[in-house]
Amino acid sequence: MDKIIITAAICGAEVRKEHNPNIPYTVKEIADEARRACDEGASIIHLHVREDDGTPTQSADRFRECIEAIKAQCPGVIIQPSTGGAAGMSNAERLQPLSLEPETASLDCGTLNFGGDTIFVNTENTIKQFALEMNSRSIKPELEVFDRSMINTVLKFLKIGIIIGPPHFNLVMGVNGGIGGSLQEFSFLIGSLPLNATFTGTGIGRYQFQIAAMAAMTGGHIRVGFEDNIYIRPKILAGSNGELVEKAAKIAGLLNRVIASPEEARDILSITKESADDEKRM
Ligand code: KMH
Ligand code: ZN
Repeated sequence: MDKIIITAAICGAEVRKEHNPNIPYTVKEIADEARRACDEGASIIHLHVREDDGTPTQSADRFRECIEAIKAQCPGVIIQPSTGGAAGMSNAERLQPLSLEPETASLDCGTLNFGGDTIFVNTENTIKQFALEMNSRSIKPELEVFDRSMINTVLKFLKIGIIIGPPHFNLVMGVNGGIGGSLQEFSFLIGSLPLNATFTGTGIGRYQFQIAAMAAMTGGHIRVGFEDNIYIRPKILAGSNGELVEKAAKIAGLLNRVIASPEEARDILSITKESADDEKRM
């Protein structure tokens, strides 16, 4: 059976210690959480960073510090900076971590309501600008889609070469304002992907482990972590990202999927960029 990649989204931009005291803010807390996730089988860390007081930032310096600290604790792991940042940030702000030449980064493929008056804005021009910036640096985009219509946008950009394949999608399901997390919706999304695509399933909140199971059953990959869900089971807060990854790995194992190493993940996702930590990997 194909190997399965587990991504850990260890802190996100929105969730705070008031929601779960184990959410990492400082460089050390972020690196420690990354290590806990890697120890349980995560081969990709989807990374947002914070100021020490928890304020989300896209500062390249802060990303650099966190990336170095994570690499020291988890040699070889794939680190995927977010270019989504937090809703309301400017494009220039969001693009900053790309200057660090990561192997991969998230690319959000449409605008959606984010609850209340908040809108997460990704116009067609924004998506194009971010994709071209990633292409010019040979950064593999992870295509974040929050609804079916966003897959149409990706298909259009693939056709005209603005997004370069083979595409890797992250199906983010259950966001307030996006597609839900039901089996029907999952089937609809995976049935809409191009044949050469790989995909990760991300379930928000109570959908986290259900989507993990659906993705594992259908040849996809899994994302878990505090960015998406703070509970290990209903009403019980998770003690760490490691606990969430451990549970995801168990689900994958029960379905006869074997966890991919970071090197295997690079292979599966056609990540070819030589990253700054190549020497450490060899
Ligand atoms: N924090 C959200 C507004 C991404 O990382 O690319 C956007 C987000 C998606 O988390
Ligand atoms: Zn994110």
